[in-house]
Amino acid sequence: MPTIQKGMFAYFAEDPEAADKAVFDRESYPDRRGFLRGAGLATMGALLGAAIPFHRNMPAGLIPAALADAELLKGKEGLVLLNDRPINAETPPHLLDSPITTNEHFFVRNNGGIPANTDTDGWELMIDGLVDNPLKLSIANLKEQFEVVKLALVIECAGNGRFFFSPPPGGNQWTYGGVGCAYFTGVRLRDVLNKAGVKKEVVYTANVGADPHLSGDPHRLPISRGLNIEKAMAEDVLLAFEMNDTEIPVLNGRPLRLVVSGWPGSCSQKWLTRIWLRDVVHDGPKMGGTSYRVPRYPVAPGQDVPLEDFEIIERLPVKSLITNPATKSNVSGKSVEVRGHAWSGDRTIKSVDVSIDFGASWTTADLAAPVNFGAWQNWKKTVAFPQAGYYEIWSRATDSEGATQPSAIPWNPKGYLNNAIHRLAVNVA
Ligand SMILES: Nc1nc2c(c(=O)[nH]1)N[C@H]1C(S)=C(S)[C@@H](COP(=O)(O)O)O[C@H]1N2
Ligand SMILES: [Mo]
Repeated sequence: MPTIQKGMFAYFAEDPEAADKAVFDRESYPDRRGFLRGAGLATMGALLGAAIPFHRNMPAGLIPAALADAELLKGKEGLVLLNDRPINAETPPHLLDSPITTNEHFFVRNNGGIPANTDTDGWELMIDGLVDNPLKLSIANLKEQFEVVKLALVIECAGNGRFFFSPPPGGNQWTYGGVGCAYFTGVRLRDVLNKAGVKKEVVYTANVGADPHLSGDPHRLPISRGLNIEKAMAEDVLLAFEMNDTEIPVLNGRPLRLVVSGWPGSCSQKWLTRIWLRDVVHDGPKMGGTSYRVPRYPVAPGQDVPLEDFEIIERLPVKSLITNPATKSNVSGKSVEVRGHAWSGDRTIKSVDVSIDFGASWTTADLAAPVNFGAWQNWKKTVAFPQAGYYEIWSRATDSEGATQPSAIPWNPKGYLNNAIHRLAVNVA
């Protein structure tokens, strides 16, 4: 029985012949152990709503494609699965239309597996390294010893928009939906760090979660990123134990996660168990090489860039998203209310402009203030179409420092930071 190290999707996309052989070659499964039969087969048939004529060819452990999303994304609604191992799923923009993203609609980006135990009771967070008093805190301790705050915060994967780069960088092919803004309840990381007493040599945090590495090796971490100590001390960086007034979904890091709004989502460590304070820039998995890093200078598409020329991504750039109407939808009537959100790491949004004539002219949308610093800002604008036909609706945000979304951004090797204006197509009847 071959071990499939990658997700089905990645495996089939990269090497369809080898994947096909590994998954479907009957010679590979001489003993047929683990194949569905009897009650299991009947149950599977019932779930799929039909018998499976070729069930004898179905490899053990294969999740029927029709069920893959439902099984892997329990508790999620309408997400598009980008990879099943590790689980990665994005939200179609029209499902991000509400001012605050619901737990069901919040995207999922995993680098490894999911911890077997995600119980609140017994969970321990360790604060150690270069501190005066190392701390071990339960979630109850966090609630008792520190001020509990609730903030709406944006988490966006730095690879959101990767799909649109050419030549295509490897990795999850996020289009628009690797982003969400939810209410997170927790305590400020800085209050906890101050209680531990940060030594003056500290320059970086090292964040550790409980998720297992896909290799199964218990000594390997799938990802361990950090924050420079200035950002770690920012007022809106939370250790969160609730999301939208309820438990954080397991897929989003229950029972404890960091939330670092406006910085690469990878800074928001899920299933958080340890923050280790260091006197060097943290060098955990996905801190080095090309991970969450971009070249210091513009490069040509496909260009090889020496590793020493990459720098760590910090704040994410200004961006907007159109959440109504849905792309490729039919609009009846002469006008539509265009709605969406806009955000910019560590900044606020000054204005959002909308165009229906391929950017020849722009009108300013009504823009709400953020519910708190770190939240995205909702905007809307009713636009009228002069006649029936094909239109593109474009949105472009400008932030408090005057930075505006470009029409396209230069290529980079891993396809990060795509903050090009959002474009969608509608047919006006
Ligand atoms: N422990 C752990 N934390 C993690 C990750 C992970 O794989 N493991 N992925 C990171 C990345 S790359 C992103 S974009 C965000 C996504 O958060 P979400 O899955 O709740 O949407 O979680 C971050 N925190
Ligand atoms: Mo990410």
